[in-house]
Amino acid sequence: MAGNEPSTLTRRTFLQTTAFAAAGAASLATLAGCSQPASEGDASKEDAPVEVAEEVYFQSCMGNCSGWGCPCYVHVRDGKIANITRAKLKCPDGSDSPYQETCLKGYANIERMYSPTRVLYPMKRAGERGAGDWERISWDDAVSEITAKWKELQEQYGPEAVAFMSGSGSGMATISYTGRLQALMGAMTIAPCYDNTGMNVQMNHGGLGAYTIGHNEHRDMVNANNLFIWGTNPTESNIVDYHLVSQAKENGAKVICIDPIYTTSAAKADIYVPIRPATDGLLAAGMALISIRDGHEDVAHLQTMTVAPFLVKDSDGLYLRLSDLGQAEPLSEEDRVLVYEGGEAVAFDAASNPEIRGSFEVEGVAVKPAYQILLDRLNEWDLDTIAEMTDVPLETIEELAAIWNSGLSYIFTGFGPDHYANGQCGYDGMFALMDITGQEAKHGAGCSCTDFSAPNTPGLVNTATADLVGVAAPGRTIHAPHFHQLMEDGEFAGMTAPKAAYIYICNPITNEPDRQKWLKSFDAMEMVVVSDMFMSEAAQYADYVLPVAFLYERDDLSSTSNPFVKYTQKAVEPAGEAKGDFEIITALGKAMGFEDYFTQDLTTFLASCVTNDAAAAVGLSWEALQEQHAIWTYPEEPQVVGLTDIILSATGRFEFYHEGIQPMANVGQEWDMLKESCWFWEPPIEAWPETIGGFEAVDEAEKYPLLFISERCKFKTHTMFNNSPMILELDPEPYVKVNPKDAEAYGVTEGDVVRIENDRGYVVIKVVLNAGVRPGMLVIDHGWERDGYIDGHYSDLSTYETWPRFEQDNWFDCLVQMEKVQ
Ligand SMILES: Nc1nc2c(c(=O)[nH]1)N[C@H]1C(S)=C(S)[C@@H](COP(=O)(O)OP(=O)(O)OC[C@H]3O[C@@H](n4cnc5c(=O)[nH]c(N)nc54)[C@H](O)[C@@H]3O)O[C@H]1N2
Ligand SMILES: Nc1nc2c(c(=O)[nH]1)N[C@H]1C(S)=C(S)[C@@H](COP(=O)(O)OP(=O)(O)OC[C@H]3O[C@@H](n4cnc5c(=O)[nH]c(N)nc54)[C@H](O)[C@@H]3O)O[C@H]1N2
Ligand code: SF4
Ligand SMILES: [Mo]
Repeated sequence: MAGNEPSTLTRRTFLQTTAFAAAGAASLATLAGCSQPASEGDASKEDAPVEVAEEVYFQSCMGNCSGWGCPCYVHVRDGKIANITRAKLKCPDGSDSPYQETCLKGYANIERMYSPTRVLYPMKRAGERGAGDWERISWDDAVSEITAKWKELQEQYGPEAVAFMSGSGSGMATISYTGRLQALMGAMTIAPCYDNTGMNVQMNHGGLGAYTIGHNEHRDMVNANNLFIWGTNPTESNIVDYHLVSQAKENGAKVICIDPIYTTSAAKADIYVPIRPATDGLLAAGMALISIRDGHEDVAHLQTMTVAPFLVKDSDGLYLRLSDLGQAEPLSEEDRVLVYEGGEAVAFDAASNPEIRGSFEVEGVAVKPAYQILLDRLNEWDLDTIAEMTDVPLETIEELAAIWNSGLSYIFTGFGPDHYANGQCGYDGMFALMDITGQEAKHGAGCSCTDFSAPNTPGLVNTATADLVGVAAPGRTIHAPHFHQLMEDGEFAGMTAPKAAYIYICNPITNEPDRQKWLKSFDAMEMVVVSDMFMSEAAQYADYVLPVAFLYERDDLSSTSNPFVKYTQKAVEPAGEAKGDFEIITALGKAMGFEDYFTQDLTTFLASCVTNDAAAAVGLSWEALQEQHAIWTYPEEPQVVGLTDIILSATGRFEFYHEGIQPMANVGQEWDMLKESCWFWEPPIEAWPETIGGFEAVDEAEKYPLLFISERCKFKTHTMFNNSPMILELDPEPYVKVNPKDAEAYGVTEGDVVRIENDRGYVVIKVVLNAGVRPGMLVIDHGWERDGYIDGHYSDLSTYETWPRFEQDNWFDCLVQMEKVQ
């Protein structure tokens, strides 16, 4: 499909596909210098064929959303992109791929690419940080000034004086090349902590399999009888996969949406369950208790597929093993975990009907099956308290449990619960419910998560640092929730504060919590370099901005979140002096003195990523990609953990109990291993404004009684697409959604301007009344940068408070006050 194929269009098809497309095409035709403008009032010429020399290239949108990598064709006329069309890909069986849609943002990429906010040249700060005064400098000067400073700092303070930070802005292969320079420099990592709780609890439960992250691939949801949309809003955040929900519905599935907000997804569900924020784990516990009471415990599943029968020692929470009885070498392959059967402890694989309840003594050691520990924790709660805490009436919980047990049930989750400090209580509860009732490891039963339909594509291997094993490695990692403490105190958890940062595919000033702290930490550094295509908010506060080539201006490989590996072709020359990340890193690497490590060209690097045995086994190679552009590397059957894909947890079983669990990062926090090893529920750190069920309201609630969250919207992915005029026409400004009852209580109405604040900061923003917002909550669409707000910033409000188990950015764990400004 690539290459110089002229396409024949009539003016009518060119200009009249839809009003929306026509507007885009017309303006782009001008932009592209198209020599065939529509001639007004000349009907006879309307249908005359117009020869337009056009080159068509296979590409993909990397919208940093769940679609990540929607395939498309870009159409080039006179050296400019004039159109984007959907690429229709096929599954191995010849059917249309379910992963081939493109949303409104994908088509808006043309406007992004030609936006005046593109960074065209290397820029150096010329005034106050963030004031917008820049001087243009040459690439040579930028590279030599940046690397001279890095060398000076590393010589004086050691390799970790320089830190690298990347976000989720792109999953392209060339991005990984930055890791090569970081490893060679031994530079520190500043790790943003998006989605860690949700993802890690999934992995703790079902392992990181060959094709799955402890769950089912999205294609499998069409097989469900009951689809619980629980903690995600896929009509906004998973636009291109939402058709799978519709298909499940067409197949007869009942759709239930559990969300504190009446979202667009809730509006399309059969049953909407408003829930008190951050109490999902209790709702799951209530459904589990009812399921057990009503005889829906799947004992065989618990015995064979989960850790339920594994004997846990009361003394230390670790499994009882043959080695404890002196019958095997500790840690040897023979050292089996024991279960209880026929009045004695036997190796788990020698038992056919092990106990899953009770408490036993084995050679003087007190033990319990892991399931008994879960039951004990569940039984601490009664259904009335759960109803009070979740604000879900008891009859609704009963109804939900009955539906759950009426057929194949499937949870489509996302990152709603993840964004509160107690997020693990929610996911651990949902997964325990699946384990207890055997709703997993079957087609149509289990769970999938908004962002990661098909996370691992066999054959695509990041080779950027493959030859550096044993030669060079990056320095230590400071997670975002503790980064500012490190910067303020100069030292934290044995690390010394970095003096410079290189930030790429990341816009932390907007996307991380507690923006004021970020501004201070930028100030505390001697040099901040951001590489981006646009003057993102992080770029606006940097010392140097390096211009990056847009997706369509470089060759690359992508595979994220769907089963295709894609070769995306350079279609046009980079704007201005922009360069691909690969070229930028190569230039910086050479100037740092690593010439010998930066000798390969881009094609050699990309080809090396798809040259391996796993690639060969699925017909993936550089040559094949040149011809086919997109290669399906997955099995044909939708992947289900525990059925088609292995459970790669520590025990090879679904784990609702985590033996010897350790925190994600040990930073001196209090750690109660026994407590963290199995489901429990405690309120979030800040987002608990009322005293309920004996859990006291937080002190902040007196001053800041409203709970503030953000929500994905279809018009942007994070801060991307803020620069598309078409999208801004549809969604021109940020607003806060307020329940009419709260509006009345606060004396505000539609269109008023309010100041929302807490001790960390404030934002001034317009009000939109929305009865779908839970009273006591305020919602702002996620992704607006500082220029969007009347004053302040929504990211000034959120906090870095974290739970001991996960390093996590908890944007929703946030209380605020609201007052009318005008
Ligand atoms: N309030 C609030 N904040 C949130 C969230 C929330 O729900 N509420 N969600 C959070 C979540 S889950 C996530 S994943 C994060 C995402 O946070 P980020 O990863 O910071 O997301 P983006 O805004 O997409 O920023 C990516 C930047 O990378 C740039 N970029 C894109 N492609 C390339 C490339 O090829 N090379 C280089 N060098 N740069 C490139 C883009 O122009 C953009 O400026 O946001 C988080 N922030
Ligand atoms: N258009 C668009 N799509 C995106 C993105 C984007 O920025 N824009 N970002 C992508 C990324 S990186 C991610 S991580 C995903 C995230 O995708 P989602 O998980 O869908 O993210 P959100 O919309 O932030 O939150 C999900 C839902 O959780 C609800 N919620 C809030 N609190 C609670 C709670 O306590 N319990 C329950 N049950 N629900 C709660 C919110 O009201 C919201 O409807 O989206 C991806 N897709
Ligand atoms: S923004 Fe996301 S869903 Fe939309 S086209 Fe791009 S990758 Fe696909
Ligand atoms: Mo995310």
